[in-house]
Amino acid sequence: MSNKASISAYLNVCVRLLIIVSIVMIASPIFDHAALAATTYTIDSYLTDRSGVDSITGAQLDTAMRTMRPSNNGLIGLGQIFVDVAREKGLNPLYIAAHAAWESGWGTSAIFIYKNNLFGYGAYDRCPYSCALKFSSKADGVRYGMTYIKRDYLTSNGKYYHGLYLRGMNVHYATDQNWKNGIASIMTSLSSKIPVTSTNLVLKKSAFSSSVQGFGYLATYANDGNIGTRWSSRGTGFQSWYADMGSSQSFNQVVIRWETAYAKKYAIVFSNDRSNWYWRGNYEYISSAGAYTHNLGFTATYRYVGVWMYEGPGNYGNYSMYEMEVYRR
Ligand SMILES: [Ca+2]
Repeated sequence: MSNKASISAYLNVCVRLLIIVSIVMIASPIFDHAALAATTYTIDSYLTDRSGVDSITGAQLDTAMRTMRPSNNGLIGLGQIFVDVAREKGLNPLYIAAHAAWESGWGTSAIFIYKNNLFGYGAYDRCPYSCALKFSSKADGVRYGMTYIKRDYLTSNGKYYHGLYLRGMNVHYATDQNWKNGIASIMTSLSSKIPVTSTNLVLKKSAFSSSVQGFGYLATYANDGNIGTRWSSRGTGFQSWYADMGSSQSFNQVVIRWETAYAKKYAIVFSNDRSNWYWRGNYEYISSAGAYTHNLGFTATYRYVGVWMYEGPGNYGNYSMYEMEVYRR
């Protein structure tokens, strides 16, 4: 695709150009379901977001922890208590497991072994062992450790509250500024070890767009589940596309599979009435065609979901998407 500009200059007839582009893109392996199964967590992911992790079982979590750390792993067997406490506290169980893994060295630290302290609670830099709180059992360590953490760090009036995510927790919880990144990374790895079944909530629902290039590029072609068909706008500048899920649905991930005529600046938008539209507060910027997974970082609950396009890369007179997919993960 490095010669996009010269192709574009040479072939000014839109239809001929798009036929060529279609052939090239069909040959590209961009429709990869397996790679999309895991959730990517960041330091800004809401730890209270349970969408997509609500059905994780203790056994699945144990398997994931064992896969990541097959031996010398004191956390194996604690999957069920992680799942139970996550449900009680309204937290992501992968966060609890990842926090325990990071702080306790996968269940090998002295305070884990002798004090049942999984999260380093009370273990300050000046007295990592003697100040650490002691609990009567591993289960109590999980339950009471998370009670304190939820109360002080993950409740809006908590004394160390700086947001419901690892970036905020790191302010007071740990002097190590890599703490937040380490835990987010373990959460992502654990997620990748747990099979996820989720449904594309907009698949084959009604879809609408601000324009269409022609009969072969209807709005519904961007949510028909077929990588060989696509919606294409007539013109660039501001254009919009959205799907109607029929009723309010909860979701936290949007995947867009852009054709070569991608939007380089766009926003993912939500609405319940098609008059008032909301977004997550930031534009998406991309610089090449392909599949993009957008984790919202929170659970959105709306009936309509779509994309507002502002600017193309300049080579084509339209925007085009193979598919837009919406998931709760
Ligand atoms: Ca399609």
